[in-house]
Amino acid sequence: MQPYVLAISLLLMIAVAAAFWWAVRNSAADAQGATTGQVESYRAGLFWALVGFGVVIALATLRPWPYDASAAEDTVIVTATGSQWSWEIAPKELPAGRPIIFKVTSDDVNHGFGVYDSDGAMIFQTQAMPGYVNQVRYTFNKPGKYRVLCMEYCGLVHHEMVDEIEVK
Ligand SMILES: [Cu+2]
Repeated sequence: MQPYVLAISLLLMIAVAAAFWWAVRNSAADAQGATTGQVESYRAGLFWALVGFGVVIALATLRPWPYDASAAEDTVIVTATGSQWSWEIAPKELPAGRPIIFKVTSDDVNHGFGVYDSDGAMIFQTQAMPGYVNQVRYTFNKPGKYRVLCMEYCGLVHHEMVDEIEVK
């Protein structure tokens, strides 16, 4: 697959370079016929129109990205650390309707941080890995008790690696 992608990329690059070369050659020939003032004013207008267009597109498309959302003041940060065979979660009482960022890691081996609602349905999960902090964003809309289960077999007492968080 990679050699085909490389070949297609090279062909397209050659095509773009050829188009530029053609445009530069022809614009030099046209400029000789036109007066300098006309060409200058046209280029300046086009330049600033393109700059304005670029700024508008950049602002419009970058705003909804997580960089902006994670800086929101009402975000709650929860740290969750797994170790054989329990969770250390703080805080364990969380507000409903506010964005929460779970920062999940492990003290020893790989665990899985899985959160379940009162009906036993999984809401989200992420890996808890030693040396890494994985982040999950979630907003609880329903108050109640949520269970945290380990999602990855981590030794003899893995099945007891259960904890609870409460949303109010
Ligand atoms: Cu486990």
